[in-house]
Amino acid sequence: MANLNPYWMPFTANRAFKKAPRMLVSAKGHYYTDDTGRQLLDGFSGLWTSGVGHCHPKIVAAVQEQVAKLDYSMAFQMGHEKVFQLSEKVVQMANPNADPKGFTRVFFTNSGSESADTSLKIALAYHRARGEGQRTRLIGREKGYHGVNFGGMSVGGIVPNRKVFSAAMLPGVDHIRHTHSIPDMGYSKGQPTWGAHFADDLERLVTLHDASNIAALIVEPAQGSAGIIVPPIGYLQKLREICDKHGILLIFDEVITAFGRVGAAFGAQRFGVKPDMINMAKGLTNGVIPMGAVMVKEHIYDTLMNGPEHMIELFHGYTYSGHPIAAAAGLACMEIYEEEGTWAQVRSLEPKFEALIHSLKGEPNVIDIRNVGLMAGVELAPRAGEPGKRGFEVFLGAFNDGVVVRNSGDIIQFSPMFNSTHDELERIVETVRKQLRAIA
Ligand code: PXG
Ligand code: PLP
Repeated sequence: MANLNPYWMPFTANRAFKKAPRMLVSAKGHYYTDDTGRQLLDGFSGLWTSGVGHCHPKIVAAVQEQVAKLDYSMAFQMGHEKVFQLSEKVVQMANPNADPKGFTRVFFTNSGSESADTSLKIALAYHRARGEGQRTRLIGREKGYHGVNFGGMSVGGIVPNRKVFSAAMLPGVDHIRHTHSIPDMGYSKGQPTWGAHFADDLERLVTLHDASNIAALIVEPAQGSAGIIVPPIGYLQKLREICDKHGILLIFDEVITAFGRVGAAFGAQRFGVKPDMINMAKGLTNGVIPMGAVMVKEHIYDTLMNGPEHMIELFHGYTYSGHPIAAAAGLACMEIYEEEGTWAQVRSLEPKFEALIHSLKGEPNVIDIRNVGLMAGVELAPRAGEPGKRGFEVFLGAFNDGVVVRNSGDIIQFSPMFNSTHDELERIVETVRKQLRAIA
């Protein structure tokens, strides 16, 4: 066994892990194999990443071919074909009718966090190019997750991710309130029918700051990290209307919801609301190679294409933007989504999954259940004086029983594979049920 000490693990209880490590050695389809040779059913699709299954042969082949052909290609002032092809595919998925004013342009990053910061910077650059450079204020939402870099952290609203870094939050950021209320919408199946009025909170901030100072609102159409918070019916539509009324850009952070998780290419399509920008990562390559992107509508790109033609239009980009191996993985991934009919697959599994997950109602300590597409959260009452411990014990118990789920504090999160069998969905839910009954 390797020396576990030098590696400082991300978002991990390092000391507990190193005392009792959970080491994975390989993966195939819906299963991991750990270092004891045990098979683990992956009920979380990697980390929301790997919906078409691990080591999908088509992606493996595309990556192997690309790494031997063009391993890296200078990202600035040079191009390679695969990233242009991938951009075209992504745009087609978002804009199937080729609306010239719709989603037409894609900027590549390497993660969801970089996508968050990129989208916020594009918003500022856009308003400045339009002669409204005073529109600098960025609005996020309580309980929002937009990654861990300074911009995304600042517009984010998950308290432990902010607390220690409080002094370094970007200035000029504000938050609308979250939409979660167990007494009013507990145990909703899919989108809650109550809560559209939470969108009016944006009007409150417009009144406070004046619209002329606000650049953009960034929200996840359905929230993942905060424990699956599904938008109330009509809520996103209302946000869109208020943004339109006041000239505020609407950014959907679809790092989790893009590419199938909610039964469509994008959450924007599932929920029927068009933002101005869509952030993505994870499912862009099925998690095989790190890659993220920000897709924008034509008016944003067009506004920034000004100045002398030999000049760089946007002073932003990463060494690995549009990396050829990531682009090859992404292209293979888009083909898989089309060939396997992923969105329809997810839609057809959704009712079965919804019924199974809501069958946990009434199990010990369960206080709410929320779901949309193939994502779900089961919220537990915290144990007195030990918040998060009960959730962690369910995660550990399920792992020891051969099923991987995740806990965010006392919320158990589910993100099964897009092509799960009914038996697999049942096994994931029944394994969690067993843990709920076993722990105090
Ligand atoms: N935005 C959203 C909406 C996300 O869900 C990010 C940005 C950041 O992406 P990167 O690639 O920088 O991690 C995310 C990532 C969980 C969990 O348990 C969620 C994420 C990552 C890890 C765990 O819900 N979301
Ligand atoms: N720091 C230094 C010293 C660099 O030279 C660079 C890139 O050239 C970066 C950070 C940014 O790295 P990346 O483009 O991979 O985000």
